[in-house]
Amino acid sequence: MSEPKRLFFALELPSAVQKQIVQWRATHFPEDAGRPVAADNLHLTLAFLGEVSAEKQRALAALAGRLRQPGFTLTLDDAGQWLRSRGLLQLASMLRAQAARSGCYQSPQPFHPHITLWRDARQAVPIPAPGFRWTFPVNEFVLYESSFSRGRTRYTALERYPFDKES
Ligand code: 3AM
Repeated sequence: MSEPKRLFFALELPSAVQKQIVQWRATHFPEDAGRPVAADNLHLTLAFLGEVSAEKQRALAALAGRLRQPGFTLTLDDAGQWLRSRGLLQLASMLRAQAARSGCYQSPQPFHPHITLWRDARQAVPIPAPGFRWTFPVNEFVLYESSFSRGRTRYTALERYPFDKES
């Protein structure tokens, strides 16, 4: 039997946006703010699934494949919170409900869309004024596996779920 995998659904960020975020981070935070998340790993988590067996992964993947949602536009414009996007909130809520029904523990905390920039922060640092506005179309969501080896976290896209084309 295969080992359970640590899985989560997320939105991939365009690589141009990942680069802009990394540049912004480098100029607005002290170098020792924490462990910076690598540019390639910057993403927006929709639903964390935890350690999932192959059988449960198949069930979750099939449920996710049945979701029907038009694409939407996401605007990142704040270092604290993001402009609300109805499509984003709806998608996260559907994935979280499916995950809960499939037995994946879901935190009762409300969904606060965010992109983690640092891990293991040693202390609170002042949040810089945003001064950016990055807008991009979101045409799919992704099932990722999170793995840790040789001191590095890796996110591997296992399945991609394209949204319905906007009419
Ligand atoms: O990058 P963010 O923070 O959005 O925080 C973890 C990360 O999301 C989250 O899953 C994403 C991929 O690792 N995560 C990890 N453990 C978690 C847990 N026990 C968790 N989310 C909720 N509960």
